[in-house]
Amino acid sequence: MERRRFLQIAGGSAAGALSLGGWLLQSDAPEAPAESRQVAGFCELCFWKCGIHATVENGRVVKVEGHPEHPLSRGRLCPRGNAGTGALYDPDRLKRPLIRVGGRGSERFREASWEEALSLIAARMQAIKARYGPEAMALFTHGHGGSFFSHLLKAYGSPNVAAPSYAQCRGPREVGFQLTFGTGIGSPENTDIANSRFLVLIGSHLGENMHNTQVQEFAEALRKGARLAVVDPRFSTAAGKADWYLPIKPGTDIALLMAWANVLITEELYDKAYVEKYGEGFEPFRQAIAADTPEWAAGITEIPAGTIRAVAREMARQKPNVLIHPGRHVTWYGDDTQRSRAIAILNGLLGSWGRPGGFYFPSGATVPKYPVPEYPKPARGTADGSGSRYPLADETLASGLCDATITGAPYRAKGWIVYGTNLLQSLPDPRRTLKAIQQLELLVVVDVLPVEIAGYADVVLPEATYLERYDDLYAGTFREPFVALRQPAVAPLYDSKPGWWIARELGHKLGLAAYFPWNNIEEYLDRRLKGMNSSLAEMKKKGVITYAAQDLYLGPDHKFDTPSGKVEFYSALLAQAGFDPVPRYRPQAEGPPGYKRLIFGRSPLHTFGRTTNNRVLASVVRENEAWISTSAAAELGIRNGERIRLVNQEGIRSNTVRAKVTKRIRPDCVYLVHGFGHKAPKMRAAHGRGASDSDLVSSFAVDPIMGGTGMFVNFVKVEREA
Ligand SMILES: Nc1nc2c(c(=O)[nH]1)N[C@H]1C(S)=C(S)[C@@H](COP(=O)(O)OP(=O)(O)OC[C@H]3O[C@@H](n4cnc5c(=O)[nH]c(N)nc54)[C@H](O)[C@@H]3O)O[C@H]1N2
Ligand SMILES: Nc1nc2c(c(=O)[nH]1)N[C@H]1C(S)=C(S)[C@@H](COP(=O)(O)OP(=O)(O)OC[C@H]3O[C@@H](n4cnc5c(=O)[nH]c(N)nc54)[C@H](O)[C@@H]3O)O[C@H]1N2
Ligand code: SF4
Ligand SMILES: [Mo]
Repeated sequence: MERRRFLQIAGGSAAGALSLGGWLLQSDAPEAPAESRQVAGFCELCFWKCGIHATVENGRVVKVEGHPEHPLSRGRLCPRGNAGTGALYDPDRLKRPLIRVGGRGSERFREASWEEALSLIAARMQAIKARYGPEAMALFTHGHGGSFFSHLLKAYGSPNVAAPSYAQCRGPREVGFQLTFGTGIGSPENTDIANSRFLVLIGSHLGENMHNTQVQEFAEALRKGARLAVVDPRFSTAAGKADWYLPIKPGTDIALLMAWANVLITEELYDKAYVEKYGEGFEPFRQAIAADTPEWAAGITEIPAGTIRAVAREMARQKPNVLIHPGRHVTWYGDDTQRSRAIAILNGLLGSWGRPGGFYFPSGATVPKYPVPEYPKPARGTADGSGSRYPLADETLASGLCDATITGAPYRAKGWIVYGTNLLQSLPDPRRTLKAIQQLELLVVVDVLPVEIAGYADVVLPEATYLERYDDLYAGTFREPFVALRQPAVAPLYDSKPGWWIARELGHKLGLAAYFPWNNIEEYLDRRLKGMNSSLAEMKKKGVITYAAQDLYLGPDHKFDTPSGKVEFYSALLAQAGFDPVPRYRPQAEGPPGYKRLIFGRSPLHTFGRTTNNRVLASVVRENEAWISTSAAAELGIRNGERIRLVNQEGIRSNTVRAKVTKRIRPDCVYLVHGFGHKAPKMRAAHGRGASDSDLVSSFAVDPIMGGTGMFVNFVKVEREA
C-alpha cells in the first residue's frame, strides 16, 4: 500500500485544495452562501486540459474539482488543477494593457486603453506587411486559447505559427513514431497504460510528470499487478515503485534500446507473427544490430548485461501487453528522433502497437467549422527550416523562427506575437532569444502574468484566465472521442479580456473582419455545436459530450501509414535523406573535468514557470533544489540544505539554490526542477526563488532530422555560497 500512496490524486472534495497550505480556507469560507453554483469547463494549469467543475459562491470561485464525466479527469484533478483559484486570484496578474516607455527589458510601461493598445498593434502590423510582407509576422503560441490568434495570423497571410511544445518538447517523438508506424503519438498520448502488464519508463517520470489521466492509469496498472522498469540517471518517484531500476549513464539510451532488441531477436523472443505480418526491413535491421549485445551496451550504459537481459526477457514474457513508454519531453541530446525511433522499434518487435496494454488507436469527434473565407496563400514558406534544413519536421519550429529572426535566412520575422509562452524560459539559450528580439519592430505579449518575456514587449495584453472566459471548443482525440467547452465561471477581473475578443478586435482593425463574421463567441460556439446536434445551452450545462470508442486495437487488415504500409524496422526514407536507417548509438561529448551534466524535470506541484507564482502552490513548494549525489557532495564538502550556485561551462551562474544531497542521483549529474529562478520583478511570489535551468541551457544540440533542440548537453560545477 505504502509504495503506491504518491499516486493518489486529490479526490472530488475540497481536501485536495485544503491540504495545500490552507490557503483556500482562510480566504473563502463564508457561511451559507447566498449564491452557489457549479460551472463546467477545462483546466489550463497545464496543457492536458482535464475537465473541471468550478464552484462559485457569492461571485467568487471557491474551489475547482474534477469533472466526473470528463474522460481526462474522471472526477479528479492533480494538485495543480485543484489550485486554479491561485491562478485566478493571483495579485500579480496583468491588469490593463501596457505600452512600453523605457528600453526593452527595462520593465517601464504605461497603462493604456484597449483601443489605444490594439490600434498601435494594428498600425505596426500593417506597416510590417507593407514593408516586408505578411510572412514577417510570427506567432508563438502555447495553450488552448491561442487558436484564435493562429486564425488571425493565417488570415493576415503568415504561415509562421509555432509552439515550443514541438521543437523543445515532443517533436522528435512524433517523427520517430511516424517513421516507424506511420502515426505520431499526439496528446493525450495513445498509451494504453491502464491495461499494461509491463511498463518501461525511459526517463519519463510519471508521478512527478503529473498528467492526470496517465498518472491515474499508472496507479491502476500497478494496482492490477503490472511490473515496472525505470531507466533514469535519477531515482525518480516512479523508480521507487519499480521492479527494476536502471541508473543509466545519461545520453546512452540508444545503446540500451538496441541491446534489448538484440536480446529479443537472438533469443527469438520477439512477436514473430506480428513482425512477419506487419513488419518491413526486419532482416537488414537484424543485421545492423547484430553486434549490439548486452555486453557491448553494458560498457556504454553502465547497466550490467545481466540486468539488460532480464528486463528484455520480462518484456517478452508479457508481450504484447507491454508499453515501452515514448515519453513526452524528449529533446535531450540532439539524437532524439533516433532514440524515439529505437523506442518505437522495440514496441514493434513486441507487437504492442495496436494491442491492449501497448498503444491503442485513438479517435476524435469532428465539429463543423464556422464558415469563413479561405486564408490567403503566403508567398513564402515558413522561415523556421522545417521541411528544408530539417527535412522531416512536420510542425513549425519555434527555435527555427528565433534563428531566422537573428540571421535573416531565409528571411527575418520583424514582428512577434507571443501568446501564453514565456520564450525566455522555454527556448534554449535565452541570450539568443534576446538577440532576436533586438531585430523586431513589434513584440506583443498576451499573457496573464508579468513574466520575463512581457518585460521586453512593446505592448502587453492582459488575458482573462481560463476561469473567466470562453475559448474555442476542444475536440479531444482519445479512447472515446469527446468535445469539451470552456466557459467563464466569473466575469474577467480588472481590465483583462478573453483571447477570442482580442483576436477579433485586432482582426477588425486589420481589415480582416470577414474572418471574424460572428458578433460574439456565444454565437460562434452555438453555430458550431448545432452542426453536431448539440447547442451552447446544452454544453454549458454538461461541459463535455463523449462518444462511443471506435476500434481501439489492431484489426486483421491494418495498413500502416508509412511508405511501405508496414512497420518500418529499417527506414529507406531516413537512408535517402542521409540518416541512419537503423538507430545507431553515438557517444555524447563529456563535460570538462569537475563538471556535472545538468538534467531537469518536473515537480508534481508545478507546471514550468506558469505556476511558480501561484500562491496556493508556492505555499507548498516555493523553490527548487539542486540534486547532488552524496558522494559528489562529500568531495566538495557540501551539506544537505546548504545554499550553492551552479556555474555552467560558459561561466553562467545561477541564483543561489538549496543543495539536496541525495543517493537518488548519479554522481555525474545535477538535477533541477524547471520553471524556477524567475527574474521578472513583478512576479512577487516567484521572483528570485530557486535556480533557473533555462539560463544554464546556453548550449543545445539540434536534431538534424527535425530540428528539435536537445538541452541536456550543459555541464555545471557547484560553488558554495560564502
Ligand atoms: N507536474 C507537472 N507535470 C507535467 C509538466 C509540468 O510542468 N509539471 N509538464 C508536462 C509536459 S509539457 C511534459 S513535456 C512532460 C515532461 O515529462 P517527461 O516526458 O517525463 O520528460 P522529462 O521532463 O524530460 O523527463 C525528465 C526525466 O528524465 C531523466 N533523464 C535525464 N537524462 C536522461 C537520460 O539520458 N536517459 C534517461 N533514460 N533519463 C534521463 C531525468 O532525470 C528526469 O527524471 O511533463 C508533463 N507533465
Ligand atoms: N530549460 C528548459 N526549457 C524547456 C523545458 C525545460 O524543462 N527546461 N521544457 C520544454 C517543454 S516540455 C515545453 S512543453 C515548453 C513549455 O514552454 P511554455 O509554453 O513557454 O510554458 P510555460 O513556461 O508554462 O509558459 C506559459 C506562459 O503562459 C502564461 N499563461 C498561463 N495561462 C495563460 C492563459 O490563460 N492565457 C495566456 N495568454 N497566457 C497564459 C504563463 O503566465 C506563462 O508565461 O518549454 C520547453 N522548454
Ligand atoms: S493534469 Fe493537472 S494541471 Fe494539467 S490539466 Fe489536468 S488537472 Fe490541470
Ligand atoms: Mo512539454
